[in-house]
Amino acid sequence: MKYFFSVFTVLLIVISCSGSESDDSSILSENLSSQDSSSNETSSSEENNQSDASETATNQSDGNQTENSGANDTQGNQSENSESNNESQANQSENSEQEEGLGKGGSSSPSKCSNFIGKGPDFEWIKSVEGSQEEAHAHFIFTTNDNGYIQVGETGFLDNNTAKILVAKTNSQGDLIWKKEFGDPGHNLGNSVIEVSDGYIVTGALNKNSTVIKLEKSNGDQKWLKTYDNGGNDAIEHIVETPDGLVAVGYINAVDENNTFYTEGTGYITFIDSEGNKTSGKNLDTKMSHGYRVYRINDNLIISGLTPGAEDYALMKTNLSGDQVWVKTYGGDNMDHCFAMDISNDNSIYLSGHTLSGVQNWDSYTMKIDIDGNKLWEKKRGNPRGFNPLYIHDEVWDLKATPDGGCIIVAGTGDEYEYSETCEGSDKSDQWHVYLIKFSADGDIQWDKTYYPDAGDWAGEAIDLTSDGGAIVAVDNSVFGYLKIAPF
Ligand SMILES: [Ca+2]
Ligand SMILES: [Ca+2]
Ligand SMILES: [Ca+2]
Ligand SMILES: [Ca+2]
Repeated sequence: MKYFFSVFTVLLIVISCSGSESDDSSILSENLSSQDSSSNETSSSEENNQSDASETATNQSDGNQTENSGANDTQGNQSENSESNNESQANQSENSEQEEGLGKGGSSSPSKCSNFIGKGPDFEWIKSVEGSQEEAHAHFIFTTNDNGYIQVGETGFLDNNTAKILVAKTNSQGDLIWKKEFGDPGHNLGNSVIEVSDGYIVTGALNKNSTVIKLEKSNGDQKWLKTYDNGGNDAIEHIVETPDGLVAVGYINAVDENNTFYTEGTGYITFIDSEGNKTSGKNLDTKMSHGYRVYRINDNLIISGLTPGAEDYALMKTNLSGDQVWVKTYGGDNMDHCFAMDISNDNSIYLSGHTLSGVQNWDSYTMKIDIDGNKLWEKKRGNPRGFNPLYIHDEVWDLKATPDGGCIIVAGTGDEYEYSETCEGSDKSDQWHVYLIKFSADGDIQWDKTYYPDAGDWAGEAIDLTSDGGAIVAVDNSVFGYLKIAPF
């Protein structure tokens, strides 16, 4: 981080002495159109001043955080980890090129702020859980049958070998019931969790090997923990129960091994019996270099992920043995990163993620697909706070189908550049917000809204629906944040 900032500084001095603003903008534009997956940031640990966020709550005093004055109605615990921590805690390695280009745009003149729809539900509360290592970053949240919430992710960091899997279960009010860590500090990943009749099943990796852990529901005690060396640096991202046991998807032979998101590996499927023993495994189709989500529809599996180079969304339908029915890809002529999938109540498939195709900088990109792989509609949307769209990342990490046949997606929105802009009083582009978008079954945007405290960064990492008709969002605010959204 510090290295990048000094590069920035030097570049800015050089640039401010040479180019005009309009030239800078066109340079920036070119750079943006060619940037790759590394664009979602750098982050890391350095500037987290989180004080006592553990298991504390803040109540919203007034729901008017829609379009202005943002901060006043939330008293998040964060102090100022600005720039450090939006969604990606990603450890992408190729940022320098990109940052160089973008630094040139840092002097772009402010754009006019504009209002977004902003008519979504208020949030009810935010609570948080910390791990034993520096910071904690969640990748998955799940509403349990007893109406509690589980988050899975890591505490610590991959790039300095301090990461441990962190799993935290709360009650319906977000109060901690138990938390567990797995692995010695090192290269460990906590990726997802599902519920089965007699436990919770957590997936991820320990020491660069695929890992599945079954936990007691009541106290989180380990029932069994299995690791499989599926090949090179491998991990499991997600798992589904079938009549024969469990089927997990993920990747093997990751090239970008410290990247939690797109690892540049080979998509892989693992078949596991109900005791956690691997019965077989195989590579996914060559069009899928990273398997990210798997769901079952009757006698089929639906698997989503990313194509090689994270160029497009990838989607596969197989039978329960993993034999392919079809594989399809979706996207435009630039990067399209698929991280989110869910199945709607009419057995359609929702995919979401973020795109550089046909937009000025990463925007949300959501589509509905029928059971035969035909795209029914797609929508791109971003920059809800009305900053200069050249600089604003809108990065989707999860979605859930809703009972009305539509879906809700969760993203982070903010800028990652030297650029900074203030809109409507206090809203700064540098400060990342949780961003929710609600779609109808037909793809109409019914509402979108951002959520944020008065300092620090919030990015939405994962979402699930709650029994009261609202939602729970896993927020990356350097701890496991639990953000309760009112019924909608
Ligand atoms: Ca391995
Ligand atoms: Ca593409
Ligand atoms: Ca954007
Ligand atoms: Ca900035």
